[in-house]
Amino acid sequence: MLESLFSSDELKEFKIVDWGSTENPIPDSFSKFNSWVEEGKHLPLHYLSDHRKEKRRDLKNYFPEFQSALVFLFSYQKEKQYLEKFYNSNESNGLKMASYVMGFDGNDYHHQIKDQLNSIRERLESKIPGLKCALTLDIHPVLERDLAYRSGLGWFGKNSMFISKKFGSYTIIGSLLLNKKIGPSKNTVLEADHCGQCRACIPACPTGAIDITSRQIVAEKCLSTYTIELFKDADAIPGGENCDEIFGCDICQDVCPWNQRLLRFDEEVIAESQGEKFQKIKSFFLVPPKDKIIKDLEKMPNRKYQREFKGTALERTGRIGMLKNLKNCRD
Ligand code: B12
Ligand code: SF4
Ligand code: SF4
Repeated sequence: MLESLFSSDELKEFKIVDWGSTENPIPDSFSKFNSWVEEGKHLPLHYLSDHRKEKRRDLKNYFPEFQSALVFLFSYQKEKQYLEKFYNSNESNGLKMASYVMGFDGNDYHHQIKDQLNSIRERLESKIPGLKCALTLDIHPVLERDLAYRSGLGWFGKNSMFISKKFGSYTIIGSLLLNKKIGPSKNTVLEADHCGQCRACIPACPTGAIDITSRQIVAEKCLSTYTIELFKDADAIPGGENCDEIFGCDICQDVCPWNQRLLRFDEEVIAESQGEKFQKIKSFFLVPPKDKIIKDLEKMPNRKYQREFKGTALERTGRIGMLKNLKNCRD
């Protein structure tokens, strides 16, 4: 169905590397999510425990007309490869950032992928009379990894990442929920667990945030929470002071053989120029010495910071949040 609407070049342009579909609105793992929240492992992410928690039980709580879902994997693996090369160059100041930040030309994926999903939605709605769609992308009350799992796209790694056998885990999940069954044209057999005996991600996590028994993250120990979700000054997470991560964290993905395999064999590293925002983030945060970045941020008015990084993921954490991250990472 999707193949008849979009050429493979168009899907590539959208950075869609794989897609699947499901007619099942009920997550297989709501009880896992529920116990995670009940045990307080979600804290300080209060938005996961308020009235939106129960909504995640059933996609129909979010989109009552639900009949089926199209689920897409958007990859930022090429930019990851570029960043790895850059980190190993003399130009790098040693600081690191989650690669999804740079993955969409430095644009916040919440904006860019939302636009892309809306283009797909318009195309579908114009072709299929009576079709209505709702999109889900990170902020909506949907267990997105479970939705991708039900669509046959991959499995849950021990680091809790959703991993595709073919495309690894440097992916963002975005979906369209539809009010019609439009017939899955893809094989939706559930993927098996391909972690096997591997446990590389567990000792690699510098803050011990991975709970191996439940394959879940203790959110308050995760550098991603600390560097993205905490906007004010806060004490460093034990272990975090020895890290170079200043926004998000890729460490438990970097060691995963399903990603390393791709980084090793994919020779097609992207060229230098990746848009204005990408370059701005890189030249402000990843090149100058850390002391200079701190001084520049300290004297920069909030409004200027918001203007400079508007439309990027760094807008959310803000100037004060970035200062906290810089002051609490490795010297
Ligand atoms: C809250 C949140 C966070 C929190 C908590 C992370 C976490 N692991 O829960 C924090 C801030 C730490 C975070 C960090 C990151 N996040 Co985040 N985050 C979310 C969000 C909003 C909700 C996730 C959630 O509900 N967590 C609750 C826990 C309990 O659920 P879960 O981790 O998905 O675990 C499920 C599995 O463990 C599953 N399970 C485990 N074993 C088994 C076995 C079987 C058989 C079954 C059926 C299920 C199952 O059950 C759980 C419940 O569904 C989602 C978007 C969304 N709406 O879903 C993005 C999302 C998970 N994040 C994403 C990303 C990219 C990241 C980071 C990589 C960013 C970065 N580089 O810093 C890190 C990764 C850290 C990590 N190792 O998970 C992507 C992940 C894409 C992918 N390929 O997996 C998502 C899906 C956003 C998106 N739309 O793409 N995130
Ligand atoms: S993202 Fe970083 S801090 Fe969080 S679980 Fe993975 S390795 Fe640990
Ligand atoms: S590093 Fe190993 S255990 Fe961890 S998610 Fe990847 S394959 Fe699974």
